[in-house]
Amino acid sequence: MPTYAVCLAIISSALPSPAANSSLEGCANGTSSVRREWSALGKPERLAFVGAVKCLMDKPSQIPQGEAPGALNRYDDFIATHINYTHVIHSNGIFLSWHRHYLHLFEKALQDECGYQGSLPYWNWPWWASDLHSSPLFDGSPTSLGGDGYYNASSEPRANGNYTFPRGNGGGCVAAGPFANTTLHFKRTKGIPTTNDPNKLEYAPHCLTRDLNNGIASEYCSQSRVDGVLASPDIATIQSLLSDFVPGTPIMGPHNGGHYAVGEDMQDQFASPSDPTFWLHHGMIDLLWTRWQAKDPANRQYALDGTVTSLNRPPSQNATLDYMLDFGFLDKSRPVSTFMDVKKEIFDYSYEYVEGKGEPGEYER
Ligand SMILES: *[C@@H]1O[C@H](CO)[C@@H](O)[C@H](O)[C@H]1NC(C)=O
Ligand SMILES: *[C@@H]1O[C@H](CO)[C@@H](O)[C@H](O)[C@H]1NC(C)=O
Ligand SMILES: *[C@@H]1O[C@H](CO)[C@@H](O)[C@H](O)[C@H]1NC(C)=O
Ligand SMILES: *[C@@H]1O[C@H](CO)[C@@H](O)[C@H](O)[C@H]1NC(C)=O
Ligand SMILES: *[C@@H]1O[C@H](CO)[C@@H](O)[C@H](O)[C@H]1NC(C)=O
Ligand SMILES: *[C@@H]1O[C@H](CO)[C@@H](O)[C@H](O)[C@H]1NC(C)=O
Ligand SMILES: [Cu+2]
Repeated sequence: MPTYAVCLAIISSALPSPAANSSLEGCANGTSSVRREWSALGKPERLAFVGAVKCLMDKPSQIPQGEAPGALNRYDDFIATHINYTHVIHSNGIFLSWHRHYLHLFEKALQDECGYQGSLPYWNWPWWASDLHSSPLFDGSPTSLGGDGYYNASSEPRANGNYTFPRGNGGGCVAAGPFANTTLHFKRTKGIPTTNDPNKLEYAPHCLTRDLNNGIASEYCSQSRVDGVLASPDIATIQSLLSDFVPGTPIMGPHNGGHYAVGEDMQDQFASPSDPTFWLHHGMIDLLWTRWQAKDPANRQYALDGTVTSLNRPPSQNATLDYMLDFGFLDKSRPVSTFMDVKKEIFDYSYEYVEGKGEPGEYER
Protein backbone atom coordinates (compact mmCIF):
# COMPACT_ATOMS: atom_id res chain seq x y z
CA MET A 1 0.00 0.00 0.00
CA PRO A 2 2.09 2.90 -1.25
CA THR A 3 -0.04 5.65 0.32
CA TYR A 4 0.21 4.01 3.67
CA ALA A 5 3.95 3.60 3.37
CA VAL A 6 4.35 7.34 2.73
CA CYS A 7 2.22 8.09 5.74
CA LEU A 8 4.28 5.74 7.87
CA ALA A 9 7.50 7.43 6.83
CA ILE A 10 6.24 10.90 7.69
CA ILE A 11 4.95 9.83 11.05
CA SER A 12 7.99 7.87 12.08
CA SER A 13 10.31 10.76 11.34
CA ALA A 14 8.03 13.14 13.23
CA LEU A 15 7.97 10.97 16.32
CA PRO A 16 11.43 9.70 17.19
CA SER A 17 10.41 7.27 19.90
CA PRO A 18 6.81 6.49 19.24
CA ALA A 19 4.54 4.43 21.40
CA ALA A 20 3.57 1.23 19.68
CA ASN A 21 1.55 1.95 16.56
CA SER A 22 1.77 5.70 16.55
CA SER A 23 1.67 5.12 12.79
CA LEU A 24 -2.09 4.84 13.24
CA GLU A 25 -2.35 8.58 13.85
CA GLY A 26 -3.20 10.85 10.96
CA CYS A 27 -3.14 8.06 8.47
CA ALA A 28 -6.81 7.89 7.71
CA ASN A 29 -6.51 9.50 4.27
CA GLY A 30 -5.69 7.24 1.40
CA THR A 31 -6.05 4.07 3.41
CA SER A 32 -9.81 3.63 3.22
CA SER A 33 -10.40 -0.07 2.97
CA VAL A 34 -13.34 -2.33 2.32
CA ARG A 35 -13.63 -5.56 4.25
CA ARG A 36 -15.25 -8.38 2.33
CA GLU A 37 -16.66 -11.83 2.96
CA TRP A 38 -14.10 -14.62 2.61
CA SER A 39 -15.88 -16.07 -0.42
CA ALA A 40 -15.98 -12.66 -2.13
CA LEU A 41 -12.17 -12.60 -2.17
CA GLY A 42 -10.52 -14.04 -5.23
CA LYS A 43 -8.43 -17.12 -4.58
CA PRO A 44 -5.14 -15.16 -4.86
CA GLU A 45 -6.49 -12.72 -2.26
CA ARG A 46 -7.35 -15.57 0.09
CA LEU A 47 -3.88 -17.03 -0.36
CA ALA A 48 -2.41 -13.60 0.39
CA PHE A 49 -4.32 -13.40 3.65
CA VAL A 50 -3.27 -16.91 4.71
CA GLY A 51 0.32 -16.12 3.74
CA ALA A 52 0.32 -12.94 5.80
CA VAL A 53 -1.06 -14.76 8.86
CA LYS A 54 1.66 -17.39 8.50
CA CYS A 55 4.19 -14.60 8.09
CA LEU A 56 3.21 -13.20 11.51
CA MET A 57 3.57 -16.71 12.92
CA ASP A 58 7.13 -16.78 11.53
CA LYS A 59 8.20 -13.40 12.94
CA PRO A 60 9.66 -13.00 16.41
CA SER A 61 7.52 -11.89 19.31
CA GLN A 62 7.86 -8.24 20.27
CA ILE A 63 6.66 -8.74 23.83
CA PRO A 64 9.54 -8.30 26.29
CA GLN A 65 11.06 -11.52 27.53
CA GLY A 66 9.23 -12.96 30.52
CA GLU A 67 6.04 -10.94 30.09
CA ALA A 68 4.24 -13.72 28.21
CA PRO A 69 6.10 -17.08 28.30
CA GLY A 70 3.77 -18.60 25.67
CA ALA A 71 4.44 -15.84 23.13
CA LEU A 72 6.97 -17.37 20.75
CA ASN A 73 6.08 -15.37 17.65
CA ARG A 74 4.42 -12.17 16.50
CA TYR A 75 1.04 -13.83 16.00
CA ASP A 76 1.27 -15.03 19.60
CA ASP A 77 1.61 -11.40 20.71
CA PHE A 78 -1.98 -10.89 19.62
CA ILE A 79 -3.16 -14.02 21.43
CA ALA A 80 -1.26 -12.96 24.56
CA THR A 81 -2.94 -9.59 24.55
CA HIS A 82 -6.41 -11.11 24.29
CA ILE A 83 -5.65 -13.61 27.06
CA ASN A 84 -4.26 -10.87 29.25
CA TYR A 85 -7.40 -8.74 29.07
CA THR A 86 -10.04 -11.45 28.66
CA HIS A 87 -11.55 -10.86 32.09
CA VAL A 88 -12.22 -7.19 31.33
CA ILE A 89 -13.19 -7.13 27.63
CA HIS A 90 -16.07 -9.61 27.39
CA SER A 91 -19.71 -9.56 28.49
CA ASN A 92 -19.48 -5.86 29.26
CA GLY A 93 -19.70 -2.33 27.87
CA ILE A 94 -16.32 -2.32 26.11
CA PHE A 95 -16.53 -5.69 24.38
CA LEU A 96 -17.45 -4.18 21.00
CA SER A 97 -15.05 -1.23 21.08
CA TRP A 98 -12.06 -3.19 22.37
CA HIS A 99 -12.47 -5.91 19.75
CA ARG A 100 -12.99 -3.37 16.96
CA HIS A 101 -9.56 -1.91 17.63
CA TYR A 102 -8.00 -5.31 18.23
CA LEU A 103 -9.05 -6.41 14.73
CA HIS A 104 -7.70 -3.17 13.32
CA LEU A 105 -4.32 -3.67 15.00
CA PHE A 106 -4.15 -7.18 13.57
CA GLU A 107 -5.08 -5.94 10.09
CA LYS A 108 -2.37 -3.26 10.34
CA ALA A 109 0.21 -5.83 11.44
CA LEU A 110 -0.63 -7.99 8.42
CA GLN A 111 -0.19 -4.96 6.17
CA ASP A 112 2.79 -3.22 7.78
CA GLU A 113 4.81 -6.21 8.94
CA CYS A 114 3.91 -8.78 6.30
CA GLY A 115 3.17 -6.76 3.18
CA TYR A 116 -0.48 -7.77 3.01
CA GLN A 117 -2.25 -5.56 0.47
CA GLY A 118 -5.80 -6.55 1.33
CA SER A 119 -8.08 -5.77 4.22
CA LEU A 120 -9.38 -8.05 6.95
CA PRO A 121 -11.96 -10.50 5.59
CA TYR A 122 -15.07 -11.49 7.53
CA TRP A 123 -17.26 -14.59 7.84
CA ASN A 124 -20.92 -14.12 6.96
CA TRP A 125 -22.16 -16.95 9.18
CA PRO A 126 -25.58 -17.78 7.70
CA TRP A 127 -24.19 -18.40 4.24
CA TRP A 128 -22.26 -21.42 5.40
CA ALA A 129 -23.93 -22.48 8.65
CA SER A 130 -25.58 -25.63 7.32
CA ASP A 131 -22.44 -26.98 5.68
CA LEU A 132 -19.27 -25.62 7.22
CA HIS A 133 -17.22 -28.49 5.80
CA SER A 134 -17.73 -27.44 2.20
CA SER A 135 -17.63 -23.70 2.85
CA PRO A 136 -14.75 -21.75 1.26
CA LEU A 137 -13.59 -21.00 4.81
CA PHE A 138 -13.32 -24.57 6.08
CA ASP A 139 -13.15 -26.87 3.05
CA GLY A 140 -9.54 -27.76 3.86
CA SER A 141 -8.23 -26.47 0.53
CA PRO A 142 -5.19 -24.20 0.25
CA THR A 143 -7.55 -21.20 -0.11
CA SER A 144 -9.39 -22.02 3.13
CA LEU A 145 -8.36 -21.48 6.74
CA GLY A 146 -7.99 -25.24 6.99
CA GLY A 147 -10.64 -27.87 7.50
CA ASP A 148 -12.13 -29.91 10.33
CA GLY A 149 -10.04 -31.74 12.91
CA TYR A 150 -9.17 -35.41 12.69
CA TYR A 151 -11.84 -37.46 14.44
CA ASN A 152 -10.94 -37.88 18.08
CA ALA A 153 -13.52 -39.95 19.93
CA SER A 154 -12.21 -38.88 23.31
CA SER A 155 -12.05 -35.16 22.68
CA GLU A 156 -14.56 -33.23 24.72
CA PRO A 157 -17.86 -32.18 23.16
CA ARG A 158 -18.85 -28.51 23.21
CA ALA A 159 -20.46 -27.65 26.49
CA ASN A 160 -21.95 -24.52 28.00
CA GLY A 161 -21.76 -25.09 31.71
CA ASN A 162 -23.49 -28.41 32.24
CA TYR A 163 -25.33 -28.29 28.94
CA THR A 164 -23.62 -30.41 26.27
CA PHE A 165 -24.17 -30.02 22.54
CA PRO A 166 -24.11 -33.03 20.21
CA ARG A 167 -20.56 -33.27 18.91
CA GLY A 168 -19.27 -33.11 15.34
CA ASN A 169 -16.93 -35.47 13.48
CA GLY A 170 -13.63 -33.82 14.38
CA GLY A 171 -12.16 -32.89 17.73
CA GLY A 172 -8.53 -33.59 16.85
CA CYS A 173 -5.81 -31.50 15.24
CA VAL A 174 -6.81 -29.63 12.07
CA ALA A 175 -6.31 -32.25 9.38
CA ALA A 176 -5.96 -30.36 6.11
CA GLY A 177 -5.23 -26.96 4.61
CA PRO A 178 -2.93 -24.12 5.62
CA PHE A 179 -3.22 -24.52 9.39
CA ALA A 180 -3.11 -28.33 9.56
CA ASN A 181 -1.28 -29.54 12.68
CA THR A 182 -0.42 -25.98 13.69
CA THR A 183 1.18 -25.90 17.13
CA LEU A 184 -0.34 -23.40 19.53
CA HIS A 185 1.72 -22.15 22.43
CA PHE A 186 -0.65 -20.98 25.15
CA LYS A 187 -2.49 -23.25 27.51
CA ARG A 188 -6.19 -23.89 27.02
CA THR A 189 -8.63 -22.45 29.51
CA LYS A 190 -12.21 -23.47 30.08
CA GLY A 191 -15.03 -21.54 31.60
CA ILE A 192 -16.04 -17.95 32.03
CA PRO A 193 -13.30 -15.41 32.68
CA THR A 194 -14.29 -13.58 35.82
CA THR A 195 -11.03 -14.17 37.61
CA ASN A 196 -7.57 -13.05 36.63
CA ASP A 197 -5.47 -16.24 36.50
CA PRO A 198 -1.83 -15.31 37.24
CA ASN A 199 -0.56 -18.19 35.06
CA LYS A 200 -2.74 -17.42 32.07
CA LEU A 201 0.17 -16.56 29.75
CA GLU A 202 2.21 -19.69 30.43
CA TYR A 203 3.64 -21.91 27.68
CA ALA A 204 1.68 -25.16 27.19
CA PRO A 205 1.91 -26.31 23.56
CA HIS A 206 -0.79 -28.33 21.82
CA CYS A 207 -2.18 -28.52 18.31
CA LEU A 208 -4.94 -26.36 16.84
CA THR A 209 -8.07 -28.49 17.02
CA ARG A 210 -11.45 -28.12 15.41
CA ASP A 211 -14.77 -29.89 15.58
CA LEU A 212 -16.93 -28.17 12.97
CA ASN A 213 -20.51 -28.29 14.15
CA ASN A 214 -23.26 -27.52 11.63
CA GLY A 215 -25.94 -28.01 14.27
CA ILE A 216 -24.57 -25.22 16.44
CA ALA A 217 -23.87 -22.94 13.47
CA SER A 218 -27.35 -23.46 11.99
CA GLU A 219 -29.04 -22.72 15.29
CA TYR A 220 -26.98 -19.80 16.57
CA CYS A 221 -25.51 -18.24 13.44
CA SER A 222 -28.64 -18.26 11.30
CA GLN A 223 -29.99 -15.41 9.18
CA SER A 224 -32.83 -14.94 11.66
CA ARG A 225 -30.31 -14.42 14.46
CA VAL A 226 -28.49 -11.88 12.30
CA ASP A 227 -31.77 -10.12 11.46
CA GLY A 228 -32.67 -10.07 15.15
CA VAL A 229 -29.33 -8.50 16.05
CA LEU A 230 -29.75 -5.80 13.40
CA ALA A 231 -33.30 -5.06 14.56
CA SER A 232 -32.16 -4.31 18.13
CA PRO A 233 -33.74 -1.08 19.39
CA ASP A 234 -30.85 -0.10 21.66
CA ILE A 235 -27.25 -0.89 22.55
CA ALA A 236 -28.18 -3.06 25.53
CA THR A 237 -30.31 -5.25 23.28
CA ILE A 238 -27.77 -5.68 20.50
CA GLN A 239 -25.07 -6.58 23.01
CA SER A 240 -27.38 -9.06 24.63
CA LEU A 241 -28.56 -10.65 21.37
CA LEU A 242 -24.98 -11.00 20.13
CA SER A 243 -23.39 -12.49 23.17
CA ASP A 244 -25.63 -13.36 26.06
CA PHE A 245 -25.62 -16.91 27.15
CA VAL A 246 -27.04 -18.66 30.13
CA PRO A 247 -24.61 -21.20 31.63
CA GLY A 248 -26.02 -24.69 31.82
CA THR A 249 -28.53 -24.05 29.05
CA PRO A 250 -28.36 -23.95 25.25
CA ILE A 251 -29.15 -20.22 25.30
CA MET A 252 -26.55 -18.06 23.56
CA GLY A 253 -26.09 -15.56 20.75
CA PRO A 254 -24.20 -15.82 17.45
CA HIS A 255 -20.99 -14.45 18.95
CA ASN A 256 -20.76 -17.44 21.25
CA GLY A 257 -22.37 -19.67 18.63
CA GLY A 258 -19.61 -19.02 16.10
CA HIS A 259 -16.95 -19.78 18.70
CA TYR A 260 -18.69 -22.99 19.73
CA ALA A 261 -19.36 -24.09 16.14
CA VAL A 262 -15.68 -24.22 15.22
CA GLY A 263 -14.11 -26.18 18.05
CA GLU A 264 -12.29 -26.33 21.33
CA ASP A 265 -9.66 -23.69 20.63
CA MET A 266 -12.21 -21.22 19.23
CA GLN A 267 -14.36 -21.88 22.28
CA ASP A 268 -11.56 -20.96 24.68
CA GLN A 269 -12.58 -17.48 25.71
CA PHE A 270 -8.99 -16.56 26.54
CA ALA A 271 -6.94 -17.97 23.66
CA SER A 272 -9.56 -18.11 20.88
CA PRO A 273 -7.50 -15.84 18.56
CA SER A 274 -5.24 -18.92 18.28
CA ASP A 275 -7.60 -20.08 15.54
CA PRO A 276 -7.31 -17.67 12.59
CA THR A 277 -11.08 -18.05 12.19
CA PHE A 278 -11.33 -15.67 15.15
CA TRP A 279 -10.54 -12.60 13.03
CA LEU A 280 -13.21 -13.34 10.44
CA HIS A 281 -15.77 -14.25 13.08
CA HIS A 282 -15.21 -11.01 14.95
CA GLY A 283 -15.24 -9.18 11.62
CA MET A 284 -18.88 -10.24 11.27
CA ILE A 285 -19.64 -9.02 14.80
CA ASP A 286 -18.01 -5.68 14.02
CA LEU A 287 -19.92 -5.53 10.72
CA LEU A 288 -23.21 -6.00 12.55
CA TRP A 289 -22.37 -3.32 15.11
CA THR A 290 -21.29 -0.98 12.28
CA ARG A 291 -24.52 -1.52 10.31
CA TRP A 292 -26.63 -1.15 13.40
CA GLN A 293 -24.89 2.14 14.29
CA ALA A 294 -25.33 3.48 10.74
CA LYS A 295 -29.11 3.03 10.87
CA ASP A 296 -29.50 5.78 13.49
CA PRO A 297 -26.19 7.54 14.13
CA ALA A 298 -27.69 10.26 16.31
CA ASN A 299 -28.76 7.72 18.89
CA ARG A 300 -26.43 4.81 18.22
CA GLN A 301 -22.99 5.96 17.12
CA TYR A 302 -21.72 6.67 20.62
CA ALA A 303 -24.16 4.53 22.61
CA LEU A 304 -22.68 2.48 25.43
CA ASP A 305 -24.17 0.13 27.98
CA GLY A 306 -22.56 -1.98 30.66
CA THR A 307 -19.56 -1.85 32.93
CA VAL A 308 -15.87 -2.55 32.41
CA THR A 309 -15.53 -5.99 34.03
CA SER A 310 -16.75 -9.24 32.54
CA LEU A 311 -20.32 -9.91 33.73
CA ASN A 312 -19.66 -6.99 36.10
CA ARG A 313 -17.62 -9.27 38.35
CA PRO A 314 -16.23 -7.68 40.40
CA PRO A 315 -18.66 -4.74 40.18
CA SER A 316 -17.14 -1.84 38.25
CA GLN A 317 -17.96 1.55 36.78
CA ASN A 318 -20.09 1.97 33.68
CA ALA A 319 -18.20 2.19 30.42
CA THR A 320 -17.87 5.81 29.27
CA LEU A 321 -16.44 7.45 26.18
CA ASP A 322 -13.35 8.64 28.08
CA TYR A 323 -12.65 5.30 29.69
CA MET A 324 -9.17 4.21 28.58
CA LEU A 325 -8.78 0.82 26.88
CA ASP A 326 -5.50 -1.08 27.16
CA PHE A 327 -3.85 -3.13 24.43
CA GLY A 328 -0.73 -4.26 26.25
CA PHE A 329 2.30 -4.28 23.96
CA LEU A 330 0.21 -3.88 20.80
CA ASP A 331 -0.73 -0.24 21.21
CA LYS A 332 -0.94 2.60 23.69
CA SER A 333 -4.10 3.07 25.77
CA ARG A 334 -6.83 5.02 24.03
CA PRO A 335 -10.28 6.26 25.09
CA VAL A 336 -13.38 4.34 24.05
CA SER A 337 -14.48 7.34 21.97
CA THR A 338 -11.67 6.57 19.49
CA PHE A 339 -13.34 3.34 18.47
CA MET A 340 -16.99 4.28 18.03
CA ASP A 341 -16.98 5.28 14.35
CA VAL A 342 -15.23 3.28 11.64
CA LYS A 343 -14.81 6.45 9.55
CA LYS A 344 -13.29 8.66 12.25
CA GLU A 345 -10.13 9.05 14.30
CA ILE A 346 -7.72 6.22 13.48
CA PHE A 347 -10.20 4.22 11.39
CA ASP A 348 -11.27 4.46 7.78
CA TYR A 349 -12.91 1.26 6.66
CA SER A 350 -16.25 -0.17 5.69
CA TYR A 351 -17.82 -3.54 5.04
CA GLU A 352 -19.11 -4.85 1.76
CA TYR A 353 -22.25 -6.67 2.78
CA VAL A 354 -24.57 -8.63 0.52
CA GLU A 355 -28.01 -8.84 2.13
CA GLY A 356 -29.80 -12.08 2.54
CA LYS A 357 -28.75 -15.65 2.23
CA GLY A 358 -26.34 -16.60 -0.50
CA GLU A 359 -25.79 -20.14 -1.66
CA PRO A 360 -22.48 -21.86 -1.03
CA GLY A 361 -20.46 -21.42 -4.20
CA GLU A 362 -22.45 -18.46 -5.44
CA TYR A 363 -19.70 -16.01 -4.59
CA GLU A 364 -16.78 -18.29 -5.50
CA ARG A 365 -14.36 -16.81 -7.97
C1 LIG B 1 -8.19 13.91 4.97
O1 LIG B 1 -8.57 14.63 3.83
C2 LIG B 1 -9.59 15.59 4.08
C3 LIG B 1 -10.02 16.20 2.76
O2 LIG B 1 -8.91 16.38 1.92
C4 LIG B 1 -9.09 16.60 5.09
O3 LIG B 1 -10.11 17.53 5.38
C5 LIG B 1 -8.69 15.88 6.37
O4 LIG B 1 -8.14 16.79 7.28
C6 LIG B 1 -7.68 14.79 6.08
N1 LIG B 1 -7.46 14.01 7.29
C7 LIG B 1 -6.25 13.61 7.67
C8 LIG B 1 -6.22 12.80 8.91
O5 LIG B 1 -5.24 13.88 7.06
C1 LIG C 1 -7.96 -36.79 21.84
O1 LIG C 1 -8.56 -36.00 22.86
C2 LIG C 1 -8.09 -36.34 24.16
C3 LIG C 1 -8.91 -35.55 25.15
O2 LIG C 1 -8.79 -34.17 24.90
C4 LIG C 1 -6.59 -36.01 24.23
O3 LIG C 1 -6.11 -36.34 25.51
C5 LIG C 1 -5.85 -36.80 23.17
O4 LIG C 1 -4.50 -36.41 23.15
C6 LIG C 1 -6.45 -36.55 21.80
N1 LIG C 1 -5.84 -37.45 20.84
C7 LIG C 1 -5.34 -37.01 19.69
C8 LIG C 1 -4.74 -38.03 18.79
O5 LIG C 1 -5.39 -35.84 19.34
C1 LIG D 1 -23.40 -28.20 37.02
O1 LIG D 1 -23.80 -29.30 37.82
C2 LIG D 1 -23.18 -29.32 39.11
C3 LIG D 1 -23.56 -30.64 39.78
O2 LIG D 1 -24.94 -30.87 39.64
C4 LIG D 1 -23.64 -28.09 39.88
O3 LIG D 1 -23.02 -28.07 41.15
C5 LIG D 1 -23.24 -26.84 39.10
O4 LIG D 1 -23.74 -25.69 39.76
C6 LIG D 1 -23.79 -26.88 37.69
N1 LIG D 1 -23.22 -25.79 36.93
C7 LIG D 1 -23.98 -24.98 36.17
C8 LIG D 1 -23.23 -23.89 35.46
O5 LIG D 1 -25.17 -25.10 36.03
C1 LIG E 1 -0.65 -34.21 11.32
O1 LIG E 1 -0.03 -34.97 12.33
C2 LIG E 1 -0.41 -36.33 12.33
C3 LIG E 1 0.17 -36.98 13.57
O2 LIG E 1 1.54 -36.69 13.66
C4 LIG E 1 0.09 -36.98 11.03
O3 LIG E 1 -0.30 -38.32 10.98
C5 LIG E 1 -0.54 -36.24 9.86
O4 LIG E 1 -0.03 -36.72 8.64
C6 LIG E 1 -0.29 -34.76 9.93
N1 LIG E 1 -1.11 -34.10 8.91
C7 LIG E 1 -0.67 -33.10 8.14
C8 LIG E 1 -1.62 -32.58 7.12
O5 LIG E 1 0.45 -32.64 8.26
C1 LIG F 1 -24.77 2.65 34.94
O1 LIG F 1 -25.67 2.29 33.89
C2 LIG F 1 -26.90 1.78 34.37
C3 LIG F 1 -27.68 1.24 33.18
O2 LIG F 1 -27.58 2.07 32.08
C4 LIG F 1 -27.64 2.91 35.09
O3 LIG F 1 -28.88 2.44 35.58
C5 LIG F 1 -26.78 3.39 36.24
O4 LIG F 1 -27.38 4.51 36.86
C6 LIG F 1 -25.39 3.78 35.77
N1 LIG F 1 -24.54 4.03 36.93
C7 LIG F 1 -23.85 5.15 37.05
C8 LIG F 1 -23.01 5.26 38.28
O5 LIG F 1 -23.87 6.04 36.20
C1 LIG G 1 -1.26 -7.45 30.89
O1 LIG G 1 -2.00 -6.43 31.53
C2 LIG G 1 -1.27 -5.76 32.56
C3 LIG G 1 -2.23 -4.80 33.22
O2 LIG G 1 -2.73 -3.90 32.31
C4 LIG G 1 -0.08 -5.09 31.93
O3 LIG G 1 0.69 -4.47 32.94
C5 LIG G 1 0.79 -6.11 31.21
O4 LIG G 1 1.85 -5.48 30.54
C6 LIG G 1 -0.06 -6.86 30.20
N1 LIG G 1 0.71 -7.92 29.56
C7 LIG G 1 0.56 -8.24 28.27
C8 LIG G 1 1.38 -9.39 27.77
O5 LIG G 1 -0.21 -7.66 27.50
CU1 LIG H 1 -12.58 -11.70 22.70
